[in-house]
Amino acid sequence: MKFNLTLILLGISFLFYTCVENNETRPPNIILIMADDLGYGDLGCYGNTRIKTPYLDRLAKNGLRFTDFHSNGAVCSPTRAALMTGLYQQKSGLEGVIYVKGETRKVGLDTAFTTMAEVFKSAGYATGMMGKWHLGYEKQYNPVHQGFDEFIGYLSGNIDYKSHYDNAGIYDWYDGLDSLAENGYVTDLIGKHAIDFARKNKDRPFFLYLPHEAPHVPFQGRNDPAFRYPDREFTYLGPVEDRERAYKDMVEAMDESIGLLLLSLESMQLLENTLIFFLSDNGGYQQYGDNGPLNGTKGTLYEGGHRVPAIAYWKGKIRPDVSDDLLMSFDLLPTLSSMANIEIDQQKFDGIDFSKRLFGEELGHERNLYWRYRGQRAIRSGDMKLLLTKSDTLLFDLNKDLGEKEDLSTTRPELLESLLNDYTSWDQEMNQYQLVTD
Ligand SMILES: [Ca+2]
Repeated sequence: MKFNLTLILLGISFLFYTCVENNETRPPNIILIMADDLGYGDLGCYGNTRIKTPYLDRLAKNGLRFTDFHSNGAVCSPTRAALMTGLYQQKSGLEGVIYVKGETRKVGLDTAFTTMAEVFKSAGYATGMMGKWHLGYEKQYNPVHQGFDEFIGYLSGNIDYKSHYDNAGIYDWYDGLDSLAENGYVTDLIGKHAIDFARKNKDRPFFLYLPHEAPHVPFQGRNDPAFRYPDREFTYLGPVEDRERAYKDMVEAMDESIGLLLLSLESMQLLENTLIFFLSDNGGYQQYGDNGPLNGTKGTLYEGGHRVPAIAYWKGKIRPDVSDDLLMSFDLLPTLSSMANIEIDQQKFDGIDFSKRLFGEELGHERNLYWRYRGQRAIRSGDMKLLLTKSDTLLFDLNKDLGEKEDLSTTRPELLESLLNDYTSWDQEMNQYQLVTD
């Protein structure tokens, strides 16, 4: 009798323990939002006074805002390859953009790589992606073959926000592998599908990747007409004349769509258990994007090409703060996995796990970061940056000269040589891979 009672008590305490454990250790939902071509100075929380972004500003105010966060690439596909794999994009071959027209149309992210979505899926997460893929047009490279249970969005670099045709005049709006006929402004559709996905999976951990089109060209606000159709001549940037107005509309529509998602998460009581990370995939485009105090734009390896807005928000868990830690897109795979308590072999990735910084601890991690695109090369070591353009060798101290105006290459010859040596070894390592360039 006594033996049985002990067993029952043991059973009860075990049940109690597992219940408590389940409540306390249910891994958080992860929502990764990426803007397209959003410049360092395009948001209110990064100093913009013209474009109104109250929801992202609120995330930044109540979360951790990064001032030295970088995209792996200065253009779309390379950053996305690095983000998905946690590796320098050269390792998956995607050093350049995949274009709808021409040779690169056939290439994509090899499914042999472990993607961020596969990491979450293998840990039991529901995985969804709503928005821009840009890592391969062929069906074999589709997000549904790369770890995403669900994918609604487009495959190319940009589509008409209203008609959903790409720049080659091909219809580009999908639900998984199938073409999806759906009316609406792309930014709103991405937001709507994101909310649907969160609602459908509210009772289990989910990973939601939201790569927005905004504010990538063409210039189209919510009230601007569709213009791309297969039987029509059209320009890449679109017919809207007041591009500044359209650009503002595009950023503000994205902010509103993120606001609606936040409200929806709050109404489902999911905010306390959801980590939201927001960033951009490269710098602002030409004169249209605002890169704040930075020199250069999208496509260049000046800071304006790759220093991007980035915000981490988790209600009640991440304390409001500003971080000047040097971080990059490919750090998100190791970091978000760690935040979800998923064990991965950190050594396999080029990115680092910066999760402890999200909880206010010091990172204490020194490393060099590298970029290479269309004959430009750059290395970052601490505050110092070596930039090799096609014609110049430039050395900058970003702590004193964020705008990269004062070249120190002749005054710091020893540092220059040491950075050149570091760069050369990385360059040689990357040359071992078969590269797609543009
Ligand atoms: Ca981009």
